[in-house]
Formats: sequence, structure tokens, C-alpha cells
Amino acid sequence: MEVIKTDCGLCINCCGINAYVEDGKLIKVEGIEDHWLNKGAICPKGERVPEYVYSANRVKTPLKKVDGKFQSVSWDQALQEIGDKLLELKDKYGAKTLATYTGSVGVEHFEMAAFNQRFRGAYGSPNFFNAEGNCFRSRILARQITFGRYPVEEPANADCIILWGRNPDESYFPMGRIIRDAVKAGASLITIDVRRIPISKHGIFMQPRPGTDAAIGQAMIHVIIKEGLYDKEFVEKYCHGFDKLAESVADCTPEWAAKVTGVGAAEIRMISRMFANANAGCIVEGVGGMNQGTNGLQNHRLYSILQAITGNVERPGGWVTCPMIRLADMRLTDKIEGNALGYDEFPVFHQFGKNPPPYGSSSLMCDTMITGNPYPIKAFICSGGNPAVTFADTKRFNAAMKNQDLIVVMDPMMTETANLADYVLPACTCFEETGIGGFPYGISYCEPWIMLRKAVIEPLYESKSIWWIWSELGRKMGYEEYFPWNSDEEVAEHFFSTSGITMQQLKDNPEGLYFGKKEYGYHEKKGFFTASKKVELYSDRMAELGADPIPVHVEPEQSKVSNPELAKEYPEVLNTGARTVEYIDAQMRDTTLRVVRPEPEAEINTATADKYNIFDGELIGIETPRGSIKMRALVTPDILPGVVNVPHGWADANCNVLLDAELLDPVSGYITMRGVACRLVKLS
Ligand SMILES: Nc1nc2c(c(=O)[nH]1)N[C@H]1C(S)=C(S)[C@@H](COP(=O)(O)OP(=O)(O)OC[C@H]3O[C@@H](n4cnc5c(=O)[nH]c(N)nc54)[C@H](O)[C@@H]3O)O[C@H]1N2
Ligand SMILES: Nc1nc2c(c(=O)[nH]1)N[C@H]1C(S)=C(S)[C@@H](COP(=O)(O)OP(=O)(O)OC[C@H]3O[C@@H](n4cnc5c(=O)[nH]c(N)nc54)[C@H](O)[C@@H]3O)O[C@H]1N2
Ligand code: SF4
Ligand SMILES: [Mo]
Repeated sequence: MEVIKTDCGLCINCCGINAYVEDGKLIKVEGIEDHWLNKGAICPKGERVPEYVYSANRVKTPLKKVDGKFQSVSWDQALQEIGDKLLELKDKYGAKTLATYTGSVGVEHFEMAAFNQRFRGAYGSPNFFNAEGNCFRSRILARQITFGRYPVEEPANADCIILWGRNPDESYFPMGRIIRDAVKAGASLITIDVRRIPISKHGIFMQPRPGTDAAIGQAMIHVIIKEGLYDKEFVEKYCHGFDKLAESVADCTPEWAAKVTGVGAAEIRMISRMFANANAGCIVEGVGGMNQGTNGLQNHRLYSILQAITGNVERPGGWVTCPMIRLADMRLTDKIEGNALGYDEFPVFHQFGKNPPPYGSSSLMCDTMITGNPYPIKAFICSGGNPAVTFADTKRFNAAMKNQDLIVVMDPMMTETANLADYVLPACTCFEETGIGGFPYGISYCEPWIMLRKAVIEPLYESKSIWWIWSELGRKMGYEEYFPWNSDEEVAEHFFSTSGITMQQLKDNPEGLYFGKKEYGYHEKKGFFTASKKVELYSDRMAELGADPIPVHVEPEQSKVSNPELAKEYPEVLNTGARTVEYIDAQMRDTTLRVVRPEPEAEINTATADKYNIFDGELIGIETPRGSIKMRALVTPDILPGVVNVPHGWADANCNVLLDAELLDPVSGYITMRGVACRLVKLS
């Protein structure tokens, strides 16, 4: 039996694994015992990698839809026809008519987003959409606005950790271990979540009303300033706008925040003091709880400010800038015609820095496809995403797809989105291709560590690596000069050619290696990389772009406070998409994990259940002004009364039917997935 050291690319964590292969077949995977991240452990998904790879749901050959039914066709035919159609559409409508899309795996599969962008560049379209248009980017941008860079939390070295809207046991499996180890070593833990999650029992727990976290943040800043607990030296030397910050929170007493959020004023005072007095305070913020609501980006700004005024920046246990590996830039930016969708509507997101993010605002994608405004988008190519299930506002997404002249999906699995396509192209899984492994370590865990991801088996059936699919399509369309590579290794070699690391080094260190050294306190020599060279508590640039220069609490658009009329009909608050460890977004439902978690459940409080006379396990209706779904109720005291928490990614109980693509964070342009008005219906 051969044992191959590689990483698990099933989710952003990229745990180190040993893959056991016999006669070309993947038998099992285990965690690498002494891997710095997962220390031998893997999650239930990781344990099922062989099931995933050999799933009956794999797309085996290229497929073409003829009279509503899929037929197997050759790679040559599929790519030639797709290429011809794309060129025809470009002639008719211009390059902007193509929208390409990459889902969450665009982060853990570096090649996926890179080649997607290269292809749309060769074609000339600005319309690349990515899960990042609704996910991680908002926090990155908030930190860049504040610090000029993206410092990453380092809880392993912290002695006070605030877990804020993040549930690592489900979503960041290795992070759960890191935090528990820190607690064992004496760190105090403060969990702020609308649900009492298991890890919260290790410390203080606070349960705010969904979408009101910014008020807690403001009150904490109020206490820290009023009681003189801030790091005066750091503030004086390195912060811009402290007086304006102090002024902005002058009335934000814990008593005020208690009224807004429902948590106790005494608790807010207590955690403010704990955090400010700690040697190393570290806020670990979620994506789920934080980004995807009315005040998403500004929440992240507040946490950045809390880190800054307590001096917990660029020092062990705080937020620290991790060196980034310099991989070859695949974009063909100079060939792109015009700006991405959202450039004018969401100027902070698109125009803040010198280099705009490569993604368009996905919240505008479907409307543009439906209305043809500001121009027609007629072709949609999706690689590594399943937006038919995961895109907020399913009705709108489906209407947009109906208006496409060409839909292509590249995926290892026959997904719901693939079912809508004209062509489905079989991509291999990350266990069948060699490439970049562990890329997210720097952005999630502050470790400058990289490895070579190894193909542990040959691509199954007729499936191909993602770089090959985009490249071969490009070559069919006359873009061969941009796609000169012939093998996984050549592509990897090209990516690493700018990194200072050689393929030989990567092969000699199959578990990976450090590509740089974390450097604490770089600002002491170089300052911060903002316009003022300081930490921008106040951002002049945000003011210039029409957003609040100092973050403040803004009520969720559909809360009882901001829309009492709507609350009469829809009195409960819906949170969608909380993660469960068994599944990754819409994936893995066809594995034996289905035995562990057979169906989705809507968590509601005992008091909410009483109000509707709902019993635990009963099938109930969940309704919003936009749509309705059915799910079994999970009645629990651990969620706030009046809040309904449903997971995403379930095709038959798709919570995205309930969401409205017009409800947005006005700064980031992200669609609201939390804090939406809903009601429950007893069905039996
Ligand atoms: N209501 C609601 N909706 C949400 C969320 C929420 O919280 N609430 N969360 C949002 C967030 S944060 C995100 S990031 C998105 C995620 O949304 P998606 O990224 O659309 O979700 P996935 O189901 O992970 O889709 C990834 C697809 O990539 C395929 N894939 C895996 N490996 C490979 C590969 O090597 N090559 C190729 N070509 N394909 C591969 C998988 O088979 C799968 O079909 O969902 C969003 N949707
Ligand atoms: N197993 C698994 N892991 C995943 C994923 C997956 O699908 N499955 N998806 C990956 C992706 S794409 C992402 S973006 C990340 C997301 O990772 P997380 O951000 O950790 O995800 P969530 O579980 O959505 O949210 C964490 C917590 O926020 C709480 N919360 C919701 N609203 C609020 C609020 O208003 N205030 C506060 N304080 N808390 C709130 C929820 O109750 C939940 O416990 O996970 C990644 N990891
Ligand atoms: S946490 Fe993610 S990377 Fe780690 S084993 Fe599980 S699925 Fe794989
Ligand atoms: Mo995400």
C-alpha cells in the first residue's frame, strides 16, 4: 500500500492527510500525525474522502443537453461547440456578455479561481463572480481599510479570545482544537453568538439579537475609552482618528447597547475590561454570523478597531500580518473591458484600494441577466460552485438562468446547477490532480506554510483537471498563447515560479514547508500601509466614498425595530446557513454522512415552539415575503426565542428560496442571509 502525504481540499481548512492507495485505488485517508494544523485529526467529511471520490454522482463524460436530456459527447465536440457559441455571443453582444462563476472551492482550489479569471480575461469580460462576492472578502477589506493590510487572528498565543459569530467546531474544525488548547493553557474565552454553541461552555457566553453585534462593539469601545483601558502609547503613535472615535461612542453606554442587543450591560462592561486588560486579546470573527447582514462590513471594522485601541495588533496572540506566498498572477487584467458589476453601486467594495477586487457584485448578477441592464449577460460558466442551491434568492437565480443562451458547468458531481446546464464537463476532484495545497493557511491561520497537493489517483472516468478544461476551451477559441501548459506539474511549476520555492523543495517536503517567517511588530519599522500610515480608526477614504468613516450600529433592514409593520406578519427572525461539520455547503449529501445527519433541521427556542404549538421533530413551514420551505423543527433552549436557524445547501429544503437579493449590506453589496423577517406555520 502506498501512502501519499497531501492535503484535504474538501474545505478551506486543507488539513494534512495521508492517503492510502492500493492498485491505483484510494482506500482511506488519515490525518498526518504531526501536521501543525490538524495534528492527526480529520473531520467526518475527511474520513469519507474515498466515498466522495468514488461517489455514484460523479459526472463521467462530457454531457450535452439535447431536447431536455443529457447525452454523452466527446471532449472535443463539447469544447468546440461551447467555444463556437461563446465567440458568436461575443460578436453579437460584446465580451461583457459572459459571466463566469466560482464557488467556495475557489479558495481551497487555487487553480480554480485563477484559471477562471485567466479565461474571462482572454475573452475580455469583467464579469467574474465568486463566492467571495458574498463571503470572506468583506472581512479582508475591512481589515485592509483599517490597517492597510490583512492581519490574521492568532488565538493560539492569546490569553483572551472573543469568538464572535463563529462556530469553529462545525465550520473550522482545526480552529476548535486550537481554541480549546489555548483555553487549557489559561486563556479566557468569550463567545458571542445567537445560539449557545458547545464551545461556549468554556467561558462567558453572550447571546445578542441577530445583527446587533455592532452595538456591543461600540459599547465596548465606549467602556475601554471611558475607563482609560486603551493602549495609550499605541493609539498615540499609530492610530488615526482616535478623538473622532471617542466622540462617536460617547453615548454608546453598555446600558444603551443592552437595550439594542438584549445582552446585559454588566456583561458588556466585564468583557470590555477583560479584553482590554489581557496581555494578548484576539477576536476570532465568523463569516456566517458577521458578513452576511445589513451591517456586515462595518461589523468587521469595529472588531478591527477594538484590536487596534487595545494594542493587539502585530504582536503574538493578536492580529498579525502573515507573509503571503507570491504565486504567479494569472489574470489578464489589461484585456478586460470596463468595470465589474457593482463598481458604481458599491464604491467601497470596488474602489477603496488601488487594485479593485476581481469579483463583480454577485447581488447584481441575476438582475442584470434578467433585465439586460446595463447590458445583456447571455452566457454563464460555473466551475466549482452550485449556485442553484447556494445562491441567495433562488427564484431570481432560476429566472436569470432561463434567460441564458449558454450555460456550462464544470464539476466532478452532477449538481442541481449542472442539471440546468447546456453542457456539463467532468472535472476531477482535488484528490486526482497535482497543484497548490494549503493555500488558505496564511489567510485563516496566520501560518506561512504551503505544500504540494498530490494527485493520489489518476483522474476517474473522463474527468480532467480544472486548468485543462479552461485551457483547452481557450485553445479551441484561438487563445492558445495564454494557455501554453500541458500537465498539472507544468501548471504548478508556473504558479510557484514567482514564489522563491522550487518544485524540488516541495517534493522533498511532502507535508509542506514554511515559505516565509512571521514577523511581529513590522509597523514599528514600516508603519501601516494606509493613506495616513496609521491604523485608520477613522477612514477619510470611506467618507469620500459615501460610507460611515467610523462604524456604527445600523439596525437590520427587516428587524422589528426598523420595520414594525412587516413584523406584524413576519414576527420571527431568520438566520440561514449555520454550518454543520458533516457537510460542506451543498456537498457530501450522497455519502454515509446522510446517516449521521439525514435531513436539515430548523432550530427554534422552546418558547417559540410553544407559541406555534410546534413539537420537536415536527415538519413545519418557514415563510418569508419571498418564499416558503418545509423543515423539521429542532426545539432547543440554546437559541434565542424568536430566532429561526436553518442550514443551507439542502436542495429539497433550500433556504435560499426565502432570501431576497434586494436586501443588502449597502457597503459591501452582500446579500442578507441573516436577520431576515420570517414566520412559522404549523402544518399538522
Ligand atoms: N442561505 C445561505 N446561502 C449561502 C450561505 C449561507 O450562509 N446561507 N453561505 C454562502 C457562502 S459563505 C458560500 S462560500 C457559498 C458556497 O456556495 P458554493 O460554492 O456554490 O457551494 P458548494 O456546494 O460548496 O459548491 C462547490 C462545488 O464545487 C464542486 N467541486 C469540488 N471540488 C471541485 C474541483 O476540484 N473542481 C471542480 N470543478 N469542482 C469542484 C463541488 O462538487 C460542488 O458542486 O454558499 C453561500 N450560500
Ligand atoms: N462543515 C462545514 N464547514 C464550513 C462550511 C460548510 O458548509 N460546512 N462552509 C465554509 C464557508 S463557505 C464559510 S463562509 C465558513 C463559515 O463559517 P462560520 O462563520 O463559522 O459559519 P456559521 O456557522 O454560519 O456562523 C457561525 C455562528 O454565527 C452565529 N450567528 C448568526 N448570526 C449571528 C449574529 O447576528 N450575531 C452573532 N454574534 N452570531 C451570529 C450562528 O449562530 C453560528 O453559530 O465555514 C466554512 N466551513
Ligand atoms: S476540516 Fe475540511 S480539510 Fe479538514 S478533514 Fe475536514 S473537510 Fe478536510
Ligand atoms: Mo463562504
